[in-house]
Amino acid sequence: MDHIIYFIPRRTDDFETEISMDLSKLLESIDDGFVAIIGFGVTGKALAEFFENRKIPYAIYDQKEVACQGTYYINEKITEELLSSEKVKVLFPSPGVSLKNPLIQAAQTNDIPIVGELEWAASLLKGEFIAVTGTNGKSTTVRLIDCFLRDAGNSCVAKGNIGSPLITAVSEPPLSYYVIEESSYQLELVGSLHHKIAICLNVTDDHLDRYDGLHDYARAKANIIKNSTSSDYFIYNADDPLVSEMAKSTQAKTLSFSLSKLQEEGAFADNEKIIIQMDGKKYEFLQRDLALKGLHNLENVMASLLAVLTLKNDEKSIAAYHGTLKSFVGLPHRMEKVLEKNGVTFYNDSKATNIDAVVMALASFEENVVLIAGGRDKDSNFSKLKGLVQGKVKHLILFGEAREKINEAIGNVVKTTLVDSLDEAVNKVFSDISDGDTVLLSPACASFDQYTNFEERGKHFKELVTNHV
Ligand code: UMA
Repeated sequence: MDHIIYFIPRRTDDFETEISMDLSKLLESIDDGFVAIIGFGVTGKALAEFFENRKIPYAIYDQKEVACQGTYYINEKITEELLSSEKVKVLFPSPGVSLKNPLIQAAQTNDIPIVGELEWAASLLKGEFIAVTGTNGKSTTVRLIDCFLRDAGNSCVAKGNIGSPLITAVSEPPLSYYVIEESSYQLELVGSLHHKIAICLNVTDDHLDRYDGLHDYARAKANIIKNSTSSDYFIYNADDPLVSEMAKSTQAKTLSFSLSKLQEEGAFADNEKIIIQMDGKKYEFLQRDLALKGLHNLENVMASLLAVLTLKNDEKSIAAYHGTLKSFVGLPHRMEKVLEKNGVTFYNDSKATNIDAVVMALASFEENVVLIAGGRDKDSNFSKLKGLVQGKVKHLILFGEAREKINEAIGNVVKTTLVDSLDEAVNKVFSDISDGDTVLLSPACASFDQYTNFEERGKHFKELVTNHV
């Protein structure tokens, strides 16, 4: 096992202090203590399984009542007091737990290493890491890169924020490539995590309930290139000012993509082609061949092509990439066409949990949109949607916790109806639609006020729509 540098965020010491230690050794030799997992969701459960398999004692904390069974599970309540007792050797916070959480602060005070699941898993895996971050488009890009590489005959898997924690890959057969979706939450805890290819698609307002403004959020995302060297690549959106700023400071070779300008080393989409120039070579892909539609998806496709061409650009691989572009239709809950009936088309865009994603969604339509939005606010400025809503939306239906706030910001520009739930929203839609309308669930909010996650919300919407027709 390599010697790994772990990251301990500290409030007192300019927020960040790095300590050097061999965590692997520490974990193997725990005899009078245990590790603490904070948050027992998808990540926490995957970590518990990992520790169980490795016979490493672990305790868990969750703000909710949760049950855990296992031979190495220690049934001790993790409290601030316990964290000062030297029993907890390492703390693994789940991504959704803010570093401002009192337990994490107590761990900092007591010099307990705080390790991100991603960081830990990556240190145990061999293979190349292709990491994707950005406010919107991450999952589509990750899935597309994964398809490109597998269609071209490579062993590969998509992991991370897309829904499958990287730690699960440690107990699976080794692969050549790991395409990892990395959220800003996960990137807050980067120590020595290092990627062959890092991609940043865009940075726009999101999660402002967790960060002190957009720059603080961007700072977490920029950790994706924290350990990049001159033999790595940073693929970035040249049309995005914050992302372009990141590219100026990296050691990595940079490749850019743009919808507005030909890139010397990178990709550009004009009206019909994607033109890629890199390392003295030129590649062209016809946009009419793409199964994936939408302007934002063109950006995702350019970023993905740059990544895979960096790894493999022989003739056979390129032929395979053309095939992937023809067959890849995208992911559920992202501008997913649910059905078309009597001239009305229904789209499920439940993954649009921030303003910018809704802007992208609305940009795909001309007019007559019935927009269903709402859920849990993330301290968003909904007035940014005013112009687009005015131009394209004929009926705005607002539901969930944030309905009043959205109504105050944009409710006065078009016909607006406030309801409590998605069921009521869909009932309202069916009482007031006509030929040529587009019904779009694009919430601009998180789902957690009424659902476990955006997938559950999207599935519910699809059921409601299909049961109604
Ligand atoms: N919890 C606490 N205290 C807190 C917060 C949460 O105890 O302060 C508990 C909850 O009660 C719950 C558990 O922690 O039982 C949930 O942990 P979590 O919020 O970290 O979520 P996981 O289930 O572990 O899923 C996480 C990601 N979720 C978040 O970052 C919020 C998943 O991304 C990811 O797929 C999964 O790890 C595997 O890597 C989801 C997401 O919404 C899709 N991500 C955000 C986004 O894409 O915008 C960042």
